Amino acid sequence: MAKLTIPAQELMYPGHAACPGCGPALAMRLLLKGLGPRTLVSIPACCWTVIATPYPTTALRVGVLDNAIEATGASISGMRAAADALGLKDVNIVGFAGDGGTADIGLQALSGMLERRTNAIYVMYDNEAYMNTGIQRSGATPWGAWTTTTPVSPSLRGKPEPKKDIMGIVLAHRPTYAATLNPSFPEDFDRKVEHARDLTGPRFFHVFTPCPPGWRFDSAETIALGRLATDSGVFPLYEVEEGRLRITRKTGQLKPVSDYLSAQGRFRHLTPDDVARIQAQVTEDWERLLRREREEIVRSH
Ligand SMILES: Cc1ncc(C[n+]2csc(CCOP(=O)(O)OP(=O)(O)O)c2C)c(N)n1
Repeated sequence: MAKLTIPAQELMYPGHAACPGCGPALAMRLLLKGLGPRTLVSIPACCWTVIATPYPTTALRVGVLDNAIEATGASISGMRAAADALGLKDVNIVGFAGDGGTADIGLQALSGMLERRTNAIYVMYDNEAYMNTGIQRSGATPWGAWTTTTPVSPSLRGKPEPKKDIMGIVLAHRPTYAATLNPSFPEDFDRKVEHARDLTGPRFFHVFTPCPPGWRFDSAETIALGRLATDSGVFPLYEVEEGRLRITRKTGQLKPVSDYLSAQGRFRHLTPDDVARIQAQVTEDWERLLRREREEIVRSH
């Protein structure tokens, strides 16, 4: 059997306020295993505020700054400046925010942090909606998905707009390192975290984090659903460093997206034509990713 390379240390307490099967909870657990105890995390308003710090308790063994939803990028720039001023060495400064707080409300603060080349790691955990406030659609909600603000009715059939390409936006800033991560592939996840930990400059993780109540699936299926997302091409795993893109999981043949979609209640209303449209988009995006890997240089500094 292959040696398990994931660090045994647990920097998240077993008692916390996340739902059963919470993808974002798994993401934080794996992230902190890879980063280690010399880590400070800034968390804006999102599910993770509720999970981490229901007063007077905490779910984390590392320091946490609770910040405003639009401010994660700015807050980690400030934390890095403070750590430098205090002479704190080898401290990982991390922003950990949802898709709403990153791709929508906090986008300018993220852009500023990347452009200033802040020496920190920004993590966007993507549960594809504003979950903490009741499953409202975000810029990262995929086309066709039911949410409470994109209902299924005679006049609307889920979200009519496509998902925002956050990796494209981040890569336009030429960060030191950017990668997509999925807790269903913990070795790949941990390798990227440990690699990024030892780099200097702005680093970004886009993390796939299923949400059982928001996506309408059984909480026992989180890991299986995550595997389907990557193996169908819906959420490919790759990393970009010094302008070079590398796909970190290839299975030869992608699974049909219908396997992934049919496992979730939020897509239950989709017609065969809708599914075919999504399949065409996923196939096109996957082929573009393969081309970008072959072209090698995505963006250089
Ligand atoms: C400026 C501002 N607008 C709205 C809110 C209310 N609010 C708190 S958490 C939240 C949802 C955040 O969604 P996301 O960032 O996707 O994280 P998730 O809840 O899904 O974990 C919202 C809208 C707020 N706190 N501040």
